[in-house]
Amino acid sequence: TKPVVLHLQSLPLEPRAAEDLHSKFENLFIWEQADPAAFLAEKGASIRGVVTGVRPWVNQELLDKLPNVEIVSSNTVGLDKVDVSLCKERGVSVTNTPDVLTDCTADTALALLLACMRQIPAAHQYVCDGRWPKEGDYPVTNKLKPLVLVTAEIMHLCQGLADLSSCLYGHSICAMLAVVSGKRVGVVGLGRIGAAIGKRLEGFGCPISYYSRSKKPQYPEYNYYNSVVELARNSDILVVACALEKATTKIINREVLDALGPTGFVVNIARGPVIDEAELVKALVEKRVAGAGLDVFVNEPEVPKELLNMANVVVQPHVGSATYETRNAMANLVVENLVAHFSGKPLLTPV
Ligand code: 8YV
Repeated sequence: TKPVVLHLQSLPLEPRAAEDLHSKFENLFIWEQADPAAFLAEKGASIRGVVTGVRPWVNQELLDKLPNVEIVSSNTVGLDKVDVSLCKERGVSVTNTPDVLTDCTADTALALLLACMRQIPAAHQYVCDGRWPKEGDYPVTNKLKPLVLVTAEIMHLCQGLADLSSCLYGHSICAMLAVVSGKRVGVVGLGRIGAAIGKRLEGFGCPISYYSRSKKPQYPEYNYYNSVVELARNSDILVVACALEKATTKIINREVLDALGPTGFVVNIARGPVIDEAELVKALVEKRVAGAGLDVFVNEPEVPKELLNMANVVVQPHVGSATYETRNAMANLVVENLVAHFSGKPLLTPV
């Protein structure tokens, strides 16, 4: 008999992977079940493999219903929804999809960075709405801006005047189109994706700094900060690329955003909860930061409504890895890990 695999999230499969999956396993799809709890109570003990993704939880509640599960194959690199330590404790193997999505996700970070700093979606909309011939060239900035900006920056530097200055920014600084090339970039989390983002931005002449748990000797040309606040204080652009863990939850908080300041941009391709989203919204509304490019949010698919009509804020529906090629490569890896496990071969990408 074929091993039974429970699917919690669907996989975009190429024909070969689909053929492997359907010929080698008995597949049960949670979304086809009218009563998932009753279904798990009935079938749980027969399930030996789980396919999961970015939304479902693989936690104690689920694992308790699957006493004979041997492997959890996640169609993600981030494992914040999988209780990996409980899986280890119970002898359940876990696999994810590293490497195959690194380039794509780093490309997304660059796209968001360029899009928010150069206001590409808003400028595109300006053309599509027929405003160019009627209203003239797209407004790069307000004429008073440079003077106002200098004043605001001086205010920002004055400790203790933060409230007064944020109140002034709120009324005086409008979003502006900002240069990307040469800006100081701070990467939060220099893992595979963070490093691929750094590499791309080197090509833009950007000096790269980073925060991570420890200094990475393999990047001697990058400046290391052991404090995110210090990294932000010394960056024009903060790119968040760390895993979501207890220690990184809300790692980008009000203090970090204020250290980045009113000319700074934030890009997040990691997970929503690594940023204190309410504070980011406030900082954007009060113009204490200049703009943001966001692929991920705290309550996906909900996005704070304040972010939806700002020329300097670009939002995407968690599509960092969403290209045909990458999503296929990820799904193939999910299936190949299952096949390896059930044929007694080494896993391709064990966690
Ligand atoms: C998702 C991601 O996996 O890999 C991750 O951690 O966040 C994404 O690549 C993708 O959205 C598929 O669900």
